[in-house]
Amino acid sequence: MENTEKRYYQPEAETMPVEQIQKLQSEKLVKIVRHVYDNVAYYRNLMDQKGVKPEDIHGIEDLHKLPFLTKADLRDAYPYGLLAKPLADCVRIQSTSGTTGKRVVAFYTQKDLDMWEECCARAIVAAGGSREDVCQVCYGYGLFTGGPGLNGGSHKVGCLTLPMSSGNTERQIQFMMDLNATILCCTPSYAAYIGESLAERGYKPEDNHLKAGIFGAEPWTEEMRRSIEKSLGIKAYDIYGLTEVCGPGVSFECEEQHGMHINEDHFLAEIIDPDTGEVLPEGEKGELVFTALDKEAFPLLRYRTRDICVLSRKKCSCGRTFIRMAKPMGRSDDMLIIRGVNVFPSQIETVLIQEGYGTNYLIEVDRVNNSDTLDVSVEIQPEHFSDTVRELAQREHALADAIKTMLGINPRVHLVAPKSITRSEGKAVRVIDKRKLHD
Ligand code: DLL
Repeated sequence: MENTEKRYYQPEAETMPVEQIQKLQSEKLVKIVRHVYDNVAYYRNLMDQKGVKPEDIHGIEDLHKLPFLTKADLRDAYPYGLLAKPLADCVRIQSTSGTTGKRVVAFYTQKDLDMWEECCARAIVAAGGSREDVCQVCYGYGLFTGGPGLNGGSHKVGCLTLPMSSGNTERQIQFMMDLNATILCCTPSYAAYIGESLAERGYKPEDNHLKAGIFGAEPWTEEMRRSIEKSLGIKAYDIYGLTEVCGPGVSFECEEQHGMHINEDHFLAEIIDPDTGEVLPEGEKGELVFTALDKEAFPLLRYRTRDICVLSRKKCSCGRTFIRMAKPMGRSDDMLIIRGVNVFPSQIETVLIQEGYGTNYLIEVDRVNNSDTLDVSVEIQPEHFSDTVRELAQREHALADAIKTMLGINPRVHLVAPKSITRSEGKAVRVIDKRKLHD
């Protein structure tokens, strides 16, 4: 049996009674609101506009009085507008990829970096990591938070860290096999690609020394998890985070894998109705909002993530008391509205894998004669190679039917040649919405 004893990095924090966590959060909130109001004109204006002063905030019960902060605010305030510490106290920046507009630049003091890396260390230890492990980090290094965050966490745990960054899969495999890597950190889509590449080189899942993977930065389904676990012979753990809040490690999975524990001593989570902004009770689905309680340089009060998920305070048998968040199935802005129906790409992924296809697929949406079209391309599997054209057409129909049952709309399905869909070394691009090009 797997040894799951002592899987805490900071047991006092991670198993603190809920009342104590909430008391700590209240104390920290009062302090951070004062810090922000006194040091950041942008926040002061937002709070003044809403008619709220730091002295109105006595604890977490007053959180709802504070204004929300959105990505648009972060862009408005670019680059220094939200800085709450002198630049001389800052030691690092990280940044978002900036695909949808101006980049967001987040600043860190040394204390901020330590806190972030400790959060990543908690995730590594929860996945069974210790100083005996060899941790291969193949998230991108640089401005992206994935590489630096897990690298720092791995150091704190004392693992032998392989700072690979993403890409160069040949070299990844060579180091993995030669240095007996035991923990793999990368995006789930890259993990799937590495698994596929190992198989192509004749390696079986039991040939590597990996025991766990810490995968995140993009939505992935339970079906994808099982597929990666099988191809690499590991247990795959989810990790969540976003640049604005710090990076990976805002929340992480324990061995129970029923949602990710939010590091509540540092981050206060709420779920709101994305349309009205109303705070929803625990257990209801809505937009995740974070307040960072300890960040000095780049504080965030009630930051709207646009990630849609559910929180649960149910007791977890791992002993951690931190609230859990369900896997976010994509950002509200990743949701496609096709012929009036809300579609998350992850729903299509679920059907594809359930129907026996791999994790390489592409969704294309377009508008022809004022009507939306949905095309799903997925690679044929080795067992289909001997199929006749007629059999392949039947397969396409069967898959289209299964997708229609899930979504309620008819897609066109294309079975395409193996390897014809571009593999991802970082965050996978699985959706092309051509309607945006026409607008
Ligand atoms: O992706 C930070 C990260 C790095 C997380 C490595 C985990 C591992 P950003 O590039 O700012 O930061 O993107 C943040 O990615 O708001 C979610 O929409 C999505 N996301 C991150 N982790 C997960 C996950 C990093 N485990 C955005 N499941 C977030 C689903 C995720 N979506």
